Amino acid sequence: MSYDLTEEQQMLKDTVARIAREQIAPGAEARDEEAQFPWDMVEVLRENALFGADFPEKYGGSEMGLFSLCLIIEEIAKVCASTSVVLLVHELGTTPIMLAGTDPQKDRFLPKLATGEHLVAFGLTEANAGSDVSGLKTKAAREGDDFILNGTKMFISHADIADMVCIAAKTDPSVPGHKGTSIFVVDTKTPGFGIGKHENKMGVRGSSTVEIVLEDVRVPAENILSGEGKGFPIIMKTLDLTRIPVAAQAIGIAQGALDYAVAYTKERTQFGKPIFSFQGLQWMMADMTTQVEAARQLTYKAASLFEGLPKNLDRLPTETIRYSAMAKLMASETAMKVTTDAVQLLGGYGYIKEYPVERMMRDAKITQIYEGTSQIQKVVIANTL
Ligand code: COS
Repeated sequence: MSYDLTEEQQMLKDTVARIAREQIAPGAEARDEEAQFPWDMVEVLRENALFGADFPEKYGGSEMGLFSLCLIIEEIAKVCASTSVVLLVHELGTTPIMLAGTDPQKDRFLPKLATGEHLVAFGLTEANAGSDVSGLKTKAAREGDDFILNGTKMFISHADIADMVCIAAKTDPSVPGHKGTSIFVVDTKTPGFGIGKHENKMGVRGSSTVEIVLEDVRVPAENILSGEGKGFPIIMKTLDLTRIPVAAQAIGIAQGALDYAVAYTKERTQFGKPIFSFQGLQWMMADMTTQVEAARQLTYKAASLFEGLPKNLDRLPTETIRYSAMAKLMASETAMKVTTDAVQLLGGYGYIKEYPVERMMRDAKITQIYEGTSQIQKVVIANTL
């Protein structure tokens, strides 16, 4: 196995780094401040064909794979975590269709998702079903050729701006636990599909996080993925895959904060010399860069294990499940530590909003929580031992 990026991957990384520097970085502070969904950034991602990186060419994507998507997300997250969430959520919402969609379903949904003309969200979490996703209360009752969905979803990224949402609901509430769960692709313009509370968040404030209220939402049976009661493995495998891009996002945030702190400490003078020259601070930065690189290597290894694996419902090899969770755990914990240390390196300046490390520290926090908390990653890892 090679540990180097291919020439194409290096070119991709350099190209996205330039786009991020020139077009995404300039508005990052305002996006955080205003907490509005960044439609202008969606346009940048569309123009540069970045939505389709992990889509098959057959559906209009560039079929570069999960690893390349991770490189894209990492570069964007270095300058603006909120914009990187746009691609994360797109992958999260699309993966159930890729894994479990029939050919006609893929023909219907994927081409417009590959270009980013349509946006998609993933409707899983509920007030009492977070880490324990088997506790879903949303119901889907069969009525002729349709299902009628009722329930409330919570903390759903981008459901307010998405064209469709993959909703997890119980089609058979009589069966306890995860069984009887099904996934539906729901058009957000369907009558009865409503948006409730908009959350006011600590970080990634340019992404929207909302409640979905489903009141007698009629969904054609042809929109169910893989049949009634077959939803739980789709959810689990989706999360196995999408935790890796979250790890890439965490690495990007951490590297962005580290780069800023290194440059700052070389400029900032105290006691007659740049503070970078003090060994106490050098050791902090030596630890930070070592930790970021370790997390990056674990994440790249995890992503590389998925290269060439078919997107279907076959259970993933145990090793890939373990690596995915280890990468997410290590990268998100590293992001939190490194961004906190970056704030410390800037001292009082680090604590104020004029300097980006304060935003990066708030943005890092969510990577320890969404798509499975750090504690859940440890459960997943331990289950593979
Ligand atoms: N891939 C496919 N199927 C899987 C799987 C995986 N990685 N992991 C578990 N399953 C299957 C099991 O085979 C089992 O199926 P059967 O009953 O048919 O044998 C079923 O799913 C339940 O497995 P298990 O009993 O291990 O599930 P638990 O309810 O104990 O939950 C955890 C396991 C905690 C790992 C799971 O609930 C989880 O990942 N929770 C976190 C969810 C999360 O990330 N929430 C945040 C959402 S943000 S979008």
